[in-house]
Amino acid sequence: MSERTVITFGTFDVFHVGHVRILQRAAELGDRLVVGVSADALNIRKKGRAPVFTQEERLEIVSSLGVVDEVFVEESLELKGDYIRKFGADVLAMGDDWKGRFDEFAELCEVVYFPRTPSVSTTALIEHIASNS
Ligand code: C2G
Repeated sequence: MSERTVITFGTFDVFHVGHVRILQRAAELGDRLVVGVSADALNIRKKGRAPVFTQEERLEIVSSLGVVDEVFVEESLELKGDYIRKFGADVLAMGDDWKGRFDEFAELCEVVYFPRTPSVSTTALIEHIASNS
């Protein structure tokens, strides 16, 4: 049987346990995990601020994980279909904060949403650190 490729996307800024868990769960769905790490420019465009860590740093962190086989820079949210085809993904896995948003890709691959890890987020961590400094 051929290798089953899983793809997922995220910013993975101020890397935390919620990020670890979704990457582990995504990896369990197949044999090869490919991760699109959002570009700094994409974050500035969509969220109005740069991530704490640069895209090179975030790529280095994510690619150092044993469950991750390949990383690339996600330049635009609108290119998901192209990335799915380019990497030959059989499954797209995302946290359920994106639930329903990627259902259109079901014609290209299986689409799976995992429950988010409760009580942890990059935004909450940044606010926590700022309020304690
Ligand atoms: N996540 C999670 N639990 C948390 C926080 C995040 O399961 N407590 C998951 C998210 O659901 C997402 C992944 O971790 O699937 C990465 O989260 P973010 O870094 O916040 O990524 P985001 O900015 O949502 O992705 O195409 C998507 C873009 O790249 C943006």
